[in-house]
Amino acid sequence: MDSVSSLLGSIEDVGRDPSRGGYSRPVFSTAELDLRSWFQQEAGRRGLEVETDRNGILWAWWDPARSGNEAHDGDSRRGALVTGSHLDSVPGGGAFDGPLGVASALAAVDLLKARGVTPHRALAVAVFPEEEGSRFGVACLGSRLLTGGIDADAARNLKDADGVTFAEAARAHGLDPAHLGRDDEALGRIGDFVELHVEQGRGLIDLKAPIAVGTSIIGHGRWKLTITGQGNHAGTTLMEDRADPMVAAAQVVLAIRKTAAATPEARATVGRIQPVPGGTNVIASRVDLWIDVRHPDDATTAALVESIHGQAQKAAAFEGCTAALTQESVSGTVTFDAELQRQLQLALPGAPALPTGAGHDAGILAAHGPSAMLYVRNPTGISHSPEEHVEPDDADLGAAALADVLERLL
Ligand code: HGY
Ligand code: MN
Ligand code: MN
Ligand code: MN
Repeated sequence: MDSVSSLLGSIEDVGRDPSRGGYSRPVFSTAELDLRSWFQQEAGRRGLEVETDRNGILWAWWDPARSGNEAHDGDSRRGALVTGSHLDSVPGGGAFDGPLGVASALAAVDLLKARGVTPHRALAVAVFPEEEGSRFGVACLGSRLLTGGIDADAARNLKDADGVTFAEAARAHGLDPAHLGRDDEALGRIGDFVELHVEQGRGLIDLKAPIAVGTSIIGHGRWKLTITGQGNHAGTTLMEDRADPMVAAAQVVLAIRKTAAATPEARATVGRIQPVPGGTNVIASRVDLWIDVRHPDDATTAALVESIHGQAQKAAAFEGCTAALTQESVSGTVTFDAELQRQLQLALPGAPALPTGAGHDAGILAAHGPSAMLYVRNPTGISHSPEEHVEPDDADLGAAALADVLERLL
């Protein structure tokens, strides 16, 4: 039986990113594929039967009822209990965002077997691809495809920074792009979904508790703003003769901060900005910047985006530029299933309940059936950063808590 730390220790060198610090494990990259192989090996060691579905989601099954004779079993996996998370990361991310949930699920299977638990329904550990949306721009792409939460053609045509489409990347890794999209058979197998995740904030530090039960995920979305100006020479173009999109972009970033800071509970971030062509001695012809906006009230999120768009158009016009905003993805505020939450609280007496500002596959699945989350204390309170951390003891408490929840639901 492996501790969570030893499971995570066995992948601690996969996808290290010396230039950024932390880990960069984009979907279908060598690093993420190595992590998929790791998962398949660890699941196989536990006697779980691993399959990859049409959207690239990995499912590791513990299905005692299955005799291998479909005719007599029917689909013994319908309405199963599913747990799991993701293995991909943000650029320069921490070691725990995603992998903690997957490693804890494997450790929880060990604990259930050690306790002599025989599941009354099938149990699966699932790994969802592209949860961060770091390569193709849409967060929770795997669970959105599974549930039909994204148009399959739109997904196929998503492009990464090198112009590779998701269809090409999927094909390169054995998937048939024509089959990407809503998968009712796989969806029918999810009776309840419980995701364990590192807490990506300070809640459990302040509460001095190791584990929390999730209550809700605030609404969030991503928009791309393109500011177009006049590319030119840095040395021969007088200041009064410029239409410099970088100057407009700087105003927009400041306006975004001011607008969000003036709206209680709002969060708005520009974490990625790209001048084109990107030469030191070149006035950019265009600047692309991506805006992440979040708020517990969906109408407020929409109003914030509208205000930001209007301010961006004004700032661009002032600099002789134009601005265009396109939505990349949006998720409304999600409240987890009340009955499933109650079951988690009964399994974990005294565990506090916490909302989160971070999106998860559990949030996408919540629209399709009972879904819930567990969070494990992160003593730095920092995430999407190499400083993200979980103490080994808390990690094992998390796996034990997940095992308690799964045992109660099995
Ligand atoms: O962006 C998020 O909230 C999540 O970490 N994907
Ligand atoms: Mn995550
Ligand atoms: Mn994340
Ligand atoms: Mn020159």
